[in-house]
Amino acid sequence: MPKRLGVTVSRQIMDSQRLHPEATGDLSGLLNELIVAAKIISAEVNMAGLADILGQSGKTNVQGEAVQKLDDFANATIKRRMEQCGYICIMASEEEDGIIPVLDGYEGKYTLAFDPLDGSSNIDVNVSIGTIFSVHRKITVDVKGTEADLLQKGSQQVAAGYIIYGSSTMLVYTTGVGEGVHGFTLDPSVGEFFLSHPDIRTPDRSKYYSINEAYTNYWYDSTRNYIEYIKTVDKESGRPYSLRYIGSLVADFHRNLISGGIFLYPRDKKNTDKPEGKLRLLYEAAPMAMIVREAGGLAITDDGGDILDIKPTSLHQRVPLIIGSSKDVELAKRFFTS
Ligand code: AHM
Ligand code: MG
Repeated sequence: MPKRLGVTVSRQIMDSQRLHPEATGDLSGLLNELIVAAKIISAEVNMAGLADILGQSGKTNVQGEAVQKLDDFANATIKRRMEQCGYICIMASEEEDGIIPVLDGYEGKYTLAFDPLDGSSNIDVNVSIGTIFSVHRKITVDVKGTEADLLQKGSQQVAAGYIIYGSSTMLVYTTGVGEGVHGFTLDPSVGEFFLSHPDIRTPDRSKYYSINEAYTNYWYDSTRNYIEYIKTVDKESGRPYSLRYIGSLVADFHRNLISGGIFLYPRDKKNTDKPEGKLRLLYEAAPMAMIVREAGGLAITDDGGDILDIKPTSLHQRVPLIIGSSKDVELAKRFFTS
């Protein structure tokens, strides 16, 4: 096949739809709507440093509204676009406790769970943040969808992805087994995402680890022993590993996906109200797990189970997460399950 240049994300979505004659185009439509939301959020994130200046000058944002907190803005933007797109029936967002219905008459056959702006504590310091999304097919007969439609295993996702607002804005997504993981970079001068990272494969083994090491004193022995091991000097096996931790899941995950690495947010004894760690299953761990798996990596929880096999019981359920290069995750699994 000749190498194609300048492939836009819409072109890529249409091309992969063509390979599925049974496809109705709804998933393509859904992704295209999300991409518009991502562009709007990206434009706003890029203005973040100017928020005070804009506020003082009485300026408004791209939507013609007064400047608001970025995570609220991102949540409202995705909701507004998706509730009337006609492709989904129900949504869940990290920013909202309950289910989010769509407009009457616009119910479609998919569900959407999203974290509108993950790592938002990093906004003020100009560190990369991101939007994460997970799509399932509706399984109940209820036209409007129910919570049960959202509470499906990660292995049932039909699409998953994230947008990273970093030195450039990138969209990374997959539409399932055998479809590959593709990365697109936004060219802000023309407002288009162009294919920049076709068929991403994550390295099998790495020499990088990402964990919040400040919690050492709250760790269980399995975490302590594994981290101790990868820090022990042994030239032959490439140890010690190097630490890279941004504290913004999309940024940490993206770097590891491209360069190789293992990210851990295991359970710890820090917060008794968060015995399962901090990250959420539905719209953080499961979509990242689908992406990493499709790119050749692995994602497990800290009892060794596959993240994609966990059946969620609530919208905002937390889950211990170990994710990244396959050989590194396999090695970690031995420490966490012994
Ligand atoms: P948020 O959803 O409130 O932004 O929190 C999630 C973020 C992740 O992006 C990141 O991996 C994690 O919190 C970092 O947590 P910690 O500061 O405990 O290391
Ligand atoms: Mg989050």
